Amino acid sequence: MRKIKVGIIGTGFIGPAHIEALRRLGFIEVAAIADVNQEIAKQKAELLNVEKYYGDYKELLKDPEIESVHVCTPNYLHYKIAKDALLANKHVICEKPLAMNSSEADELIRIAKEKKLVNAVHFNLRFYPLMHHAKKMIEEGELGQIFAINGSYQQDWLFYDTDFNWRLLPEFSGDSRAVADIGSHWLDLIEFVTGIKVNEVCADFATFYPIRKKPLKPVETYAGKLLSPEDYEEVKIETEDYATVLLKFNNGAHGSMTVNQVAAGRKNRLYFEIYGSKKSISWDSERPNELWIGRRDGTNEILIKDPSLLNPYAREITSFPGGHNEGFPDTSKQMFKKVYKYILQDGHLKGETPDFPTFEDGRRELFLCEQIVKSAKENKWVVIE
Ligand code: SOE
Repeated sequence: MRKIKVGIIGTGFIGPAHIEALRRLGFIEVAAIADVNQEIAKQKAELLNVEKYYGDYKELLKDPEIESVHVCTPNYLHYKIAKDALLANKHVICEKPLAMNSSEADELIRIAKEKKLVNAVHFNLRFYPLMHHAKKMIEEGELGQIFAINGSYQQDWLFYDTDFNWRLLPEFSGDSRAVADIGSHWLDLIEFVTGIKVNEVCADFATFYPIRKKPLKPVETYAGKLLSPEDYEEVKIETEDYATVLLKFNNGAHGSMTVNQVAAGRKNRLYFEIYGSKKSISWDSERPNELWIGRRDGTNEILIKDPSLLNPYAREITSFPGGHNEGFPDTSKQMFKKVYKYILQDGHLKGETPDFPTFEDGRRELFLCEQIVKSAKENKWVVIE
């Protein structure tokens, strides 16, 4: 099998996760990284064991060996870097959100199409084996008609007013924070698993800390928990810590999603319950190898991830036997496996439908998020066209 050489742009919290997942595939070489300047790029290259490094991503894009790039920078750079990468004829795997708004995403979709390049957005949570299993259960009618979907995505890494990160600032992160950062994962996962679409939203936003204390040095995502910075400046916070969104779906189902980044004890917990006319299911990302199946007339079950018990669609993305738990790092590995197999098999040139989240999915989440922000601002239901 041909080895594909890949470049990673941005090596904060998520860049190294991409690198580790890619290396586990065996047929990918992480050939280069780029970061904000030469000195940091050199340090990170040594730390991450990558041969080539660039202090300017544009230099990485000129490297003819690099076939595809992973955009792992803060949000406000995604659009610019993804666009430059496509124009340099590289396939692009971008972190979410794909851009700062849906019109930028439209442009990226257009360029990728014109240039026939593979494009993906890292909605990795779809790649927990039990999420693939649940999708097929619903597709095959096991739950019956979907009536209601409720859930949440909650974290505590921004719990104190001294917790600080670029994600808090709209100029780096976008107009929405909790909904865009973690609600986007929940919405993407729910639409993927159920196959139905959100078509109306009504949102309530809250910012519990309208002022936060910003440490005078930058802090990487999640790293703040390990620091006790002494010098701060006060910063006005314009993005939401919390949101509850009422949802209506295009099959007539109703639902709600709560997101909260100030939820003590919830480290990084996505939770949902899906209620159908025959059965229900629920899932908690902090116990990702267990799927609860609920019945009115009969015993409830907990399905434990075990390839011998999963449908073939889910089995395909399962690497270990039952009892050998798979978790967050495995989701990226499974997603990238699909992306790079598609590249190797020229799926993009043959017009094959990708079996991973693409820029279209990235655009969908940006658009949903824009409508949710609109609903919160105008205090009313907004119809998703
Ligand atoms: C930070 O809130 C964050 O890292 C998100 O940006 C990720 O997408 C999610 O994986 C976990 O939390």
